[in-house]
Amino acid sequence: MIVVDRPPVNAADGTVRAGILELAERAQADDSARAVLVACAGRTFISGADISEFQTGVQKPLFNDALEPLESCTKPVVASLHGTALGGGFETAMACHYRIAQPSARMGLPEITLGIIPGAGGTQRLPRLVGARAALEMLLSGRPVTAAEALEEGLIDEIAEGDPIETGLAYAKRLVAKGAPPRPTRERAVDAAGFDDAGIAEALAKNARALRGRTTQEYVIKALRAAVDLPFAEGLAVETELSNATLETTEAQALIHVFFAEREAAKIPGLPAGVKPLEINKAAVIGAGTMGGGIAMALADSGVPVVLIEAEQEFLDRGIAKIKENYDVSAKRGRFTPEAVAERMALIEGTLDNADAADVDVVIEAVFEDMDLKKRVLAAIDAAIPPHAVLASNTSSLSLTELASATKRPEKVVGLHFFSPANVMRLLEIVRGEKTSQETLATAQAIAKKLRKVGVVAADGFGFIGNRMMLDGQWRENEVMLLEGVPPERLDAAVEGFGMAMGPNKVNDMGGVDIGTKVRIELLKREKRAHPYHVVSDALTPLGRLGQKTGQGIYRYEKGDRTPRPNPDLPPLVAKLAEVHGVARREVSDEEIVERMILPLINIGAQILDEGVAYRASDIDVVWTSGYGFPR
Ligand code: 3H9
Repeated sequence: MIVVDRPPVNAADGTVRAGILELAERAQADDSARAVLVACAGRTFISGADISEFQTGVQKPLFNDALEPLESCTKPVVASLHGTALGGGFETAMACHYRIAQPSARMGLPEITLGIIPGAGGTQRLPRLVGARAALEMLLSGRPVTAAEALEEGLIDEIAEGDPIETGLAYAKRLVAKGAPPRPTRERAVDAAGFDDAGIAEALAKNARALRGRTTQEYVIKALRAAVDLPFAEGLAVETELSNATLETTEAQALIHVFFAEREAAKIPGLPAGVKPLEINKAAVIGAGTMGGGIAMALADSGVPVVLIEAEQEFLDRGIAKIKENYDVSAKRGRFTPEAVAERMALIEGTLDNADAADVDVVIEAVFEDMDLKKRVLAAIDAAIPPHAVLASNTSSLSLTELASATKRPEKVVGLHFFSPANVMRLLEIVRGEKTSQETLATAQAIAKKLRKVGVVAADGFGFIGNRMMLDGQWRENEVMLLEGVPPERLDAAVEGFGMAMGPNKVNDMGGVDIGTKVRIELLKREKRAHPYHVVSDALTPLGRLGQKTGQGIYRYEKGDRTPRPNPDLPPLVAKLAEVHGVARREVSDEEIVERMILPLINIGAQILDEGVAYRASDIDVVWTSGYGFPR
């Protein structure tokens, strides 16, 4: 029996590989052993190669050298999977002769999400198990499959529930009893059906969004071609060469950086060892508007019962109807079943009475962005909830410290800045006021994890991390270039060409031009800014040209269509503003557009670090890649 035990997730580094190699050789030599079981202790099967080795240098023995004696073993070798068998973990399982899994197990080759391709035989063994076309799908999406899907695809032989070592041993004994032979995956033929130009183009098109600006897919295709065209050993050599080449790419280095940055962001510096986050069993959300509704959905999606509080029945009914409508759209798109919609709706209880929040562990306030209103709402709910509960505000522009002063529990008040739509967007900015305790921050991070979001802590400065960099850096330059006479279409196209998910003018119109104006009114009460500062947007707001919702903003929209079209009203307005603010019209190249919208992010990021608004530089990268459409 080979049991890997390397907490927390059994990532395979050199010592794990050496252990597998040594024990596989010993099992082969041991005449009393009639089968070999590979399983793992702890919460998961091997979750992959130890990714940190890619940064520090890969130790010997290499993965393929460790897996060779497993596959060559003359006795049946069984892998028993639980948790997440990913990357090198799943490749280890595929090098075994038989596979059994827990019903809750998931498995796959997510390497493409790290900018690399598998290097432990995954691109050669997977097509031998499921065919080259299905392997291509799995490798391009990187999406792990469930045990049930794996059984159907022929990736595993059985599903059994119980302790993975027990179920694995029982299965191995059954194999021995019926005289099952060793069954090396490498000896199987590759089914190449559908792995032709049309099939490849179709698979690429299906994953086009995730693969925009990427190159790893080209390596995947080359490796699979080798699996189809060459004998196993030669294909494996091609894979090794390609896998090593991907590791050298900027793409891989960036994606691996973001992988660790997201995990690092969850760590709170100086958190005393004994401090534990509060357990969240029930929540309340105040405000059933777009934001509050989205937050309630995010909680319900994670199985947390939520009390949704509104001031008036009409707004409550409308908010709940909207939530139901959103869920129904998701169900129609096949994202979940009608039963799952009903389960989620049952978790959301609407009320007009704060007293219904008497047993919650956290309240998230998401009312209109107005200091006096928010203070009143916070003071009222403070009196209604239990003393242990955390009180969060979803403010994007107001001072958290001032909001907290309206309550008797400022140490339990924290900002939870969700991004719209709150049930979809991954980023959660966690804002620490002057009095927010470490325990409250730890609870906020636990909430982020529970909601499957990435939480980043920011100090209570204007715009926290993301909006400050956006408004003072990227969007400020965008507005100055509008004044210089550059059409918004060109500005958006240039930064989208750089890799941003969407240009600033489209985002502005989508979110509502007036929203930014309101934020800037609050900002300018607190701090000064050099002129011209967002004068185009701030001129559109009083004209009621608020973006998509009013049919025109920076762009123009036709009824029922969200396609931005050139707005003939914009150039004369901009020309007049340029004159008023003394901005000269000039030619601006695409290269200059990109530099002027990207480089300020570096400068303002540095200021933010300097001021202690962010704990670490990598947190800023996480904010931008998970919340602002910056290419990972
Ligand atoms: C690969 O296998 C290449 C092969 O083809 C071989 C080539 C030769 N390595 O996410 P969590 C750490 S590529 C190192 O919070 P969860 C993580 O940093 C790999 N460290 O837990 C964190 O550390 P800390 C293919 C890793 O329960 C701690 O473990 N595999 C690795 O929410 C807990 O992580 C993947 O891409 C790793 N492989 O989720 C899987 N994995 O506590 C990547 C985790 O110090 N991992 N850590 O911050 C995951 O997707 C999730 O971590 C997992 C657990 C689902 C496993």
